[in-house]
Amino acid sequence: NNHNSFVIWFTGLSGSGKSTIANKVEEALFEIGIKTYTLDGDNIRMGINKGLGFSEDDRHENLRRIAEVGKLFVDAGVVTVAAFVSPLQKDRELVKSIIGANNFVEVFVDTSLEECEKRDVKGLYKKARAGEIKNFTGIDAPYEAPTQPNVLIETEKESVAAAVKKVVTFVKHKLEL
Ligand code: GGZ
Repeated sequence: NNHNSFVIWFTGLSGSGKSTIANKVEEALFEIGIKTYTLDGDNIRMGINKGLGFSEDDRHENLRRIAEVGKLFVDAGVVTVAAFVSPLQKDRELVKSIIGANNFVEVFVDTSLEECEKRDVKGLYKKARAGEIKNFTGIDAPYEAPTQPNVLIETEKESVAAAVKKVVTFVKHKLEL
């Protein structure tokens, strides 16, 4: 197990800004010569986890498999960025135990439901409110906020650039750079 690689795990509501911040963190790490790989809904839910939905059981299986994939990337020496809603504490704990606590950095993108719903970038909250999407996190499915994240991002109080800097600073310390 390589202590120079780990998973940077972003959790937060749909539309909280996880992917935006994660992508910019990846760019910033690339700039300082750190090779990364990003796991997100686009490459996971369309591929290895095609067929899984958003019931509690399917989310659990989604996250368990992502953790196993993340563990492989860490074994391969890659700093891995993962951006998933991961709404339940018990599932995030499972992820951490699969990846290994020393190789897991939890970043909580704390954006209120009110703000996510106001932004509604993809129109999903509107559909969830209309009952067109079931089990939508924050509407009719729970989101349990992390109590001890390694990095706390409050997007309603800080800029994307400031958020990225916070994560990158944490990562640099962990890499002893
Ligand atoms: C939450 C949903 C749902 C439901 C579709 N609940 O903003 P997005 O679109 O791009 O991110 C959300 C994404 C969540 O998938 P994850 O794999 O991150 O979820 S979990 O960790 O809970 O397994 C949203 C979209 O998929 N989406 N239906 N019902 N988000």
